[in-house]
Amino acid sequence: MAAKQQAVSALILTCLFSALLLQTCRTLAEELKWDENGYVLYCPCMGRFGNQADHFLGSLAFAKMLNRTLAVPPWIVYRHHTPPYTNVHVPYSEFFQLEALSAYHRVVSLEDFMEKLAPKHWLSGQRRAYCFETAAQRSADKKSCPMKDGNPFGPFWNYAGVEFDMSVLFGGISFSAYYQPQWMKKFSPSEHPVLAMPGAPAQFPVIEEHVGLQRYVVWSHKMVKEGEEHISTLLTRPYVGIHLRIGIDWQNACKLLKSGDAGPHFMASPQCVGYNRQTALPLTMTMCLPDLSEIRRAVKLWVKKTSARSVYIATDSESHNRDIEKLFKGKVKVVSLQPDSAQMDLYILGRADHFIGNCVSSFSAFVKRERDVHSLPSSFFGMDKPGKVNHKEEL
Ligand code: GFB
Repeated sequence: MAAKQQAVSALILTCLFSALLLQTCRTLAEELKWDENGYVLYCPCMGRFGNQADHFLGSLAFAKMLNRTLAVPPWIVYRHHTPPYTNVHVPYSEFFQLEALSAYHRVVSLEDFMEKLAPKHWLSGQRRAYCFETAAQRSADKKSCPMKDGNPFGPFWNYAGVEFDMSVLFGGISFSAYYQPQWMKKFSPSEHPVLAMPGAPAQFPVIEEHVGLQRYVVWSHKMVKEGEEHISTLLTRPYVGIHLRIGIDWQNACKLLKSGDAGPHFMASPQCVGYNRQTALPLTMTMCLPDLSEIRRAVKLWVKKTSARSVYIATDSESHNRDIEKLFKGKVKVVSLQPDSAQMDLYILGRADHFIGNCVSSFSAFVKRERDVHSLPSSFFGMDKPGKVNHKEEL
């Protein structure tokens, strides 16, 4: 009797497993059915992670606006000072869940698009590139899209295994919602199934309307696991996370602010000064490049306000951990992991009990957007209350 029951249970389990397998196969097959509404492909060829993330949100919105599936590109990581001393293309799903994007719009990874769809539906020998007339001016014949000219363009499309055979130029149009009807009219999916572009079909920084799309950018399980392990072994809650963007490239960028060559809208600054140019708050030097006294002031303030027991420092160069430790006479643990992957810093900052970011950096902006999605508090150097410049900083 017991043996019979066991056999029945085993059979049920087998059936369940087969049904599950069938369902999974079905879902996979469904996911990779060719979309007659067409595709958007682009190279995230501007800037590093934060810039690429801003562009990604706009590109996702653009694909939805045209009702085309977005071929989600890998992240381009520049490893020119550490092995392998070249660009690395990291599939989107290494850091984030591709499936989470589907709650907003149809997506496929660029890798799957190339491996499973392109061989049947986007045939080599007939691959068209799409770009602005002005971009084509850079090519030798002034009629070709400069898809693979230089770095990171060439290596990106080589990674995807794409050669372009023709170019389609456009002008008098932009990526904003205003031009949606023109895009639809100019590029019908039947005649132009794959819109492949040399750069993101989006603005930098991300426009206000698209900031909330951050909610669909959800960390991969692997990142969550590793990130939570770091947090539990290194930090004691509550902890304040800070982003120090103070390295030499940043010092040079902020010089433009000093020389008056940049207005209040400078790189990611709309997150602090506001998106409307007419009503933008002043952008101070302290907001761009906080000095040690501002770093100390802000950290002290927020550690006190949140009764923090540790401070996590993410930095592009120096951590100033000794100076920060001294502020609390050993009562607050100060940690700087300096991880191999910048995304681990982003994860840990995103989970902090309070975050102090840099107004102008898109790396900080990524963290701020994510924290806003989860209603977690953030401030900036030079701006304790977002939307209000610290009094003594006003120009
Ligand atoms: O992310 P990102 O576009 O932000 O570029 P910005 C800055 C890059 O520097 C990051 C590294 O992607 C990281 O690789 N980095 C900066 C950090 N801060 C940290 C940190 O706290 N921890 C770790 N681990 N890495 C723009 C650039 O940077 O700045 C442009 O995208 C240009 O290419 C411009 O250089 C001046 O918006 O701060």
